Formats: sequence, C-alpha cells, structure tokens
Amino acid sequence: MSRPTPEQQLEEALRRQAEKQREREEEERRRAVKEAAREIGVSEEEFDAAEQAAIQRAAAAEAAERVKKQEEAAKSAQRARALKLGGAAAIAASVVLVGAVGLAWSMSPSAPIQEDFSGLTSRWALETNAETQASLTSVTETGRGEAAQIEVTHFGPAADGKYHVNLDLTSVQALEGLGQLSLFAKGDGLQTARVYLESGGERWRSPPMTLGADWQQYQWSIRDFEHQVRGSDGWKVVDFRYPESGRISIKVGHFMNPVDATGRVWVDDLVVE
Ligand SMILES: [Ca+2]
Repeated sequence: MSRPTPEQQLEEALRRQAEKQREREEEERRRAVKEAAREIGVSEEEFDAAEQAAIQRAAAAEAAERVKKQEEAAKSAQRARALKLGGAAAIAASVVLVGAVGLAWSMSPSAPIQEDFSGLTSRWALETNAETQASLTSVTETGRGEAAQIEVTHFGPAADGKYHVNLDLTSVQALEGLGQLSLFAKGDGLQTARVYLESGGERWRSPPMTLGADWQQYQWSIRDFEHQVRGSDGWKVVDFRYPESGRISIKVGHFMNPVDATGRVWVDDLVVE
C-alpha cells in the first residue's frame, strides 16, 4: 500500500478531529443531563440505572419495530401506530447516544389502564372521613355488565369543614406517556364528581363531571387536569407536568357536592391510554 498523500493525511486528521469533537459534545451533553437530573433529586445510581434502562428500551423498541415492519398487511390504524413506534424508537436510539436520560424516560409509555369494574372490591376501595356515611356496591347495569355504585347517605364535615367520599383504585398505576382518561358515569342526587391522579404530595384534578340520570362518557386529555402540589397551607395549583405514576381516585365529596346532598353515583369503564 502506497504512502498516503498529504491530502489524504489532512483528510484523516480532519476526520479524527471531527470524531473527537463529536465525542466531546456527547460527553458534554450527557454531563448536562446528569447535572439537571441531580438538580431535581435524581441520584447518580438512579441516573445510571435509568440510562441502562433507556438503552434496553431502545433495543426493545427497535426489535418491536422490526416485527411491526413484517406485519405490513395490518389495517390503517395499526399502520399509524407502527409509524408512531418507529418515531419513538428512532428518538430513543438518538437519545441513548447522547445519554439524555430525561428524554428517554418520556419515551417509554406505560401500558394502558382499562377498568371494567368487574370484581370491583378486589381492586377498588371506598374511603370516607369518619363523620360521613357512604357505601360501595357492585351492581349489574344493562349493557355495561358490572359497574360501581357509590351511595352517600350522609356527608358529615370533619373539624376542618371538609368531607370526602373517594372511590380509590388501590394499586398505584404507571401513567408515563399516557395522555387520555375516559370513564362512564351517571348520578342521582349527587350532581358532580371528579377524577384525581394522586402521587404523594402531588395530584392532578380532572374537570368536573356534571352527572345526568343516563350513562355518559367523560373524556379528557391528561393535559386538561389541574396539577397541584401540597404546601403547608393546602393544595396549590402549579405549572402543568404529566404524572409518571399515581393512584386513581374518583371523588364525590366536598368541592363537588353540597354538604346536605345525598344520593348515588355510578361509574364504569375507566380507560387511561
Ligand atoms: Ca362494566
């Protein structure tokens, strides 16, 4: 092999210089993300673990994309979804390259949540303050199968004047990447209910459901929920951000219904996707 020309040597030097520059930039970006993560309380171990998870997720997303491509005969809805996944895989891959863990976290949507309220009491629990009387019953409704019925016979204010009747999904749900929440509801006597997503000192509150005598579907973007943080003097509305996880709570107490109201609220088919 002949000796490289000065032009070839220059080209090689430039190529190496560009590569080093790229490596420096990637390292710099990774350090910046790590610093940002530390500022929001993510430890180095958590950061490294999340980065590893992001690499694995990107590999899984690419594998899923390959399978998707082999199923080109799918319907148009499935094709649209495959495109979406393809985009996510590409972004996840580039995100891993720069070590942008924060972005990678948002690239891993949780499994959709679908609750049809069958076998109600194994997953849902009614929670009230001590002064209030209410009950939870599984009822069979035409066309809906089992549904949850909340009956309030007495709202009793606690010392702070508040009263609550909450139907809680007892396990914490992964909510990352989920953007829509819908459920069916109706009411008799009680006119309003809301859905809350609760996570420690943070919660997300849905707009009100104004309940009618007939089943109606309520559907919101999670973006329409009010993000609140608990401070020393109660809950405060803060800038919106999406929840990563939380407990789903359907509430009919104070703030929703007057203290002298009594009646029933039925809910069914809750979906978060
Ligand atoms: Ca049902």
